[in-house]
Amino acid sequence: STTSFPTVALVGAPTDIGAGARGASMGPEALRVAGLQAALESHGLQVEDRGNLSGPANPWRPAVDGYRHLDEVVAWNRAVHDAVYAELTKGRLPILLGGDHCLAMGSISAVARHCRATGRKLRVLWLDAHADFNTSALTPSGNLHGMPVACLCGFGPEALVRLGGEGPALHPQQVRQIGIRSVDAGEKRFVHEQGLEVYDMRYIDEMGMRHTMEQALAGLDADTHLHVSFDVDFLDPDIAPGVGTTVPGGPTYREAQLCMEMIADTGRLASLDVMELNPALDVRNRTALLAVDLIESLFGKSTLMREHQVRKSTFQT
Ligand code: HAR
Ligand code: MN
Ligand code: MN
Ligand code: MN
Repeated sequence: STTSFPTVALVGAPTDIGAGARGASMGPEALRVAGLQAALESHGLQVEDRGNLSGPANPWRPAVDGYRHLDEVVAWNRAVHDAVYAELTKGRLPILLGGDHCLAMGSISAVARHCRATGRKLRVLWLDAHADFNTSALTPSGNLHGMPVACLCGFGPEALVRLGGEGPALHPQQVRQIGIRSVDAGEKRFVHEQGLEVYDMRYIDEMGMRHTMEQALAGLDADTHLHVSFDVDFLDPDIAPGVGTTVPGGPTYREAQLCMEMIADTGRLASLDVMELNPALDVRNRTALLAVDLIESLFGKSTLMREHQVRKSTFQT
């Protein structure tokens, strides 16, 4: 089969430096064991596994001035930024294998820098149970995986806000959050104040995943780079138990598939994070296998009916 995707580069970031539970450091290997590369190749994609980045060990210290492990988080995110930026420059589609979600600061700052350099627009879809919009003043934990969206929008320590060079990587209007169902009180006020576009579970319950994704994907054009930051705790914990911070009431298997399929249909996916998978909390790698299944859909795996329709129309031309 043929696809319009560039060569995919897998970049592992084996750390739980920004998380409140240990174990996301094993995420990259669990995704490899679940067959991510072969699954993508079975759909005609070219895939190159770059192996794992390295960085400081997790010292497991308490927060200082509202941040846990700030220096280590900066070091890891610099490594992620450089690796993701290098892949984009080579024309690759990078998939960051996390690792906890603080590392999205490195990848998205690289994507934003690439978009600035190439004059493209950027849209970020943030699939998560959490808004990840805390600051040092608002956070209940000091864990930096609860702060990446705020830091990317300019609300955070200088070293993280300026990962990509000049100024903040994102404007809040470039972000769409989907699946949200756990937001801290102060964080909630700040999300509203900054005008983030949030499709929370209440919205998905009332309007359905189809309408939600139509709204979240509206306005993409040929000049838009679409980045998906997939926190695996987006999914309902009944189907995805292998994450550090489960929140009940997430998308079902079919809702998650539809979400991924509608992203694939846009043809704009240009970079991806797969974050927060925690094999220490998983059951026989089930959550990693589910993540691989959903990533296949994100890259256009079709159902039998769609395959049939595509083939039919191909025969007609
Ligand atoms: N909001 C809480 C905090 O800041 C929990 C954040 C948990 N974050 C993730 N990433 N798992 O979405 O500590
Ligand atoms: Mn490019
Ligand atoms: Mn997250
Ligand atoms: Mn989360």
